[in-house]
Amino acid sequence: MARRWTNDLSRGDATPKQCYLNRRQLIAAGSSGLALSAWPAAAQTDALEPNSFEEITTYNNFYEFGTGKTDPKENAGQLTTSPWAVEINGMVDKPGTYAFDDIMAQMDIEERIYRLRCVEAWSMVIPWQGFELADLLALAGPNPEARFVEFQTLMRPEEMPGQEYPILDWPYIEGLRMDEAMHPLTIMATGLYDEPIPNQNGAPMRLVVPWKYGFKSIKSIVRITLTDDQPSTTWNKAGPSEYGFYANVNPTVDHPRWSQATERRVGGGLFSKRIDTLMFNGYDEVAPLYEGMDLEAQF
Ligand SMILES: Nc1nc2c(c(=O)[nH]1)N[C@H]1C(S)=C(S)[C@@H](COP(=O)(O)O)O[C@H]1N2
Ligand SMILES: [Mo]
Repeated sequence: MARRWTNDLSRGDATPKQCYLNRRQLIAAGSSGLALSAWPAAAQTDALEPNSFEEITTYNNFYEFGTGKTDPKENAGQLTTSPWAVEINGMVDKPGTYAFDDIMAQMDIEERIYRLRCVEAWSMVIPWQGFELADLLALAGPNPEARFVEFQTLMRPEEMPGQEYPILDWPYIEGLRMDEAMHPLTIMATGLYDEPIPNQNGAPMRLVVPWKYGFKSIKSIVRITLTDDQPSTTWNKAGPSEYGFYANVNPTVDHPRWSQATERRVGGGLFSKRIDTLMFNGYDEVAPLYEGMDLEAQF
């Protein structure tokens, strides 16, 4: 089997945006009557053709701005994202407040085109720009006894209208085991299609853990805590039987209310399709992190 995706994708491998847009026009032409045989076989095999900027920024989950898919796009414009800082504390040598601009000045920004698989069984392919979380944690100097990392989203009900309602236990909290956090596939995304990441996608910086269900990829982060206790996380508290701490994408472990065997790839109009969900969302290289674990019990 071909490698689905790797952590060593260089900028040169990515589909250029313009080329991609041309493909979209072709597909649009196809749906209005052009012979389908006229367009390339890549349409069947290119599982990592990115979704459009429009799709990625108008179909979102960001409950701080409402629970509808278009609410974040409509309501997130009012969020003030500059200045921004993230507090890094807990089991680190250099706890403190790290200004977003200072972080960016020290990080190597690279592109990662990743699948994003929501626990609700839809998915997209997103061209992120960002840096490895490990590089950010290194600034603060993790202590050897740190076993987990806890992340917190901004709490600002004046600008995040969803926080006025007890939909979730605000602020939104997520967590990773230390080895998951240090894995080179785990990034902080700060850009999308070579633009600063839009507010609805988690400006100015959000986690992306591509082998886990999307709810682990917490947005608009203001605090990172290294700890030896497994963090108590928002969705796990809201529904412990439905949203596990690990939340690894796994087609063989169903959500109590729906199958996780397949997913709907967002976009493409007529060509929107149901595809098989892959173990670890196709990122097989993380499998060693879970050796010896019962992934049905620790879902
Ligand atoms: N703070 C916060 N982060 C969040 C969410 C949220 O509601 N609040 N939703 C999560 C869910 S369920 C998903 S699928 C992804 C969606 O990311 P996207 O809108 O950029 O595609 O963000 C995740 N991060
Ligand atoms: Mo999600």
